[in-house]
Amino acid sequence: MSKVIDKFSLEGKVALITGASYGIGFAIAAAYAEAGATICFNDINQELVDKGLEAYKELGIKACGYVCDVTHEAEVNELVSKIEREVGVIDILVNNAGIIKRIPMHEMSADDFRKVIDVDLNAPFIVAKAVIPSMIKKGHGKIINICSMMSELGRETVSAYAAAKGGLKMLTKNIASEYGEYNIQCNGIGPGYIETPQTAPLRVPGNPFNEFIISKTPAARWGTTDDLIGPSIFLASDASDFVNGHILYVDGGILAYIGKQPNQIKQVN
Ligand code: NAP
Ligand code: GCO
Repeated sequence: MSKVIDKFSLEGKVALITGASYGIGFAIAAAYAEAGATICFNDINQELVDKGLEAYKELGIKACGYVCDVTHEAEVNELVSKIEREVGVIDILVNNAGIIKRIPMHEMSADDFRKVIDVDLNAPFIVAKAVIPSMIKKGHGKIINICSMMSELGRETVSAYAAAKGGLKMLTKNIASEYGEYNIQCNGIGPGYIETPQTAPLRVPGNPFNEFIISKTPAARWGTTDDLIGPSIFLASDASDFVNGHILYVDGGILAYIGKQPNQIKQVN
């Protein structure tokens, strides 16, 4: 009889994690390799891919790295065919590549807005579309979209990012609805505030945003890429075969919390 833990194994699977030279994508890919998967990743230029390959090698992981801009449909189609030829059919796709532009909405150019939507929403559509036909033929597939707190909440300066990540949540539910009958599960992970280069400007000492996030998080700390590993393995593995169209928020409790009350408020019994 197989052990319960075997349900979480990724042995024999091929995974593509987009934009995974460093940050959240790198941590997820490294964890998938440890769980038995063959790792493929792309990034936007050769320098980043080389940096990623070196970092995987340091962990003893043999990853396959490719240069590909996920917003270019022809490049993505070529990437997916190449992986199918060189490595095998993609069993697990993680749409991780993403950008943010923090600009007040009334000062943001339509071009900047479009760029964010292009990487954070259009690209997951393009990459998912490219992998789905072979997943259907193979009889299974897992698609994991990296969503955000901004899939649910707004805040000053991130209008394009929130619009994209809110859209990505709904794209996730639609892929689940449309392809569930082919044994394809599409779920999202909604990380809270995680220590990566993307959030580095928010964490510089003296930036009140740092304390603000800690006070908004019941866990009272920023998240780390390690915090995302368990949920990512779960959603990529057979353990989640009846979980579809779900967004798993990994946020230390932010979405459950009204925020820290000011000290001067007295409890009334
Ligand atoms: P990151 O440190 O900025 O890494 C994102 C990666 O995507 C980078 O390697 C980036 O390359 C790559 N990328 C950007 N545009 C691309 C394109 N067109 N084609 C291919 N690759 C591209 O971000 P992160 O913090 O690890 O975030 C990863 C994902 O999680 C993103 O979708 C982000 O929105 C989401 N997220 C992050 C947090 C957080 O707190 N950090 C929370 C919730 C969700 P470059 O270096 O060239 O930009
Ligand atoms: C911001 C942050 C966030 C996080 C993350 C939250 O400026 O508010 O960058 O958007 O990166 O997506 O889940």
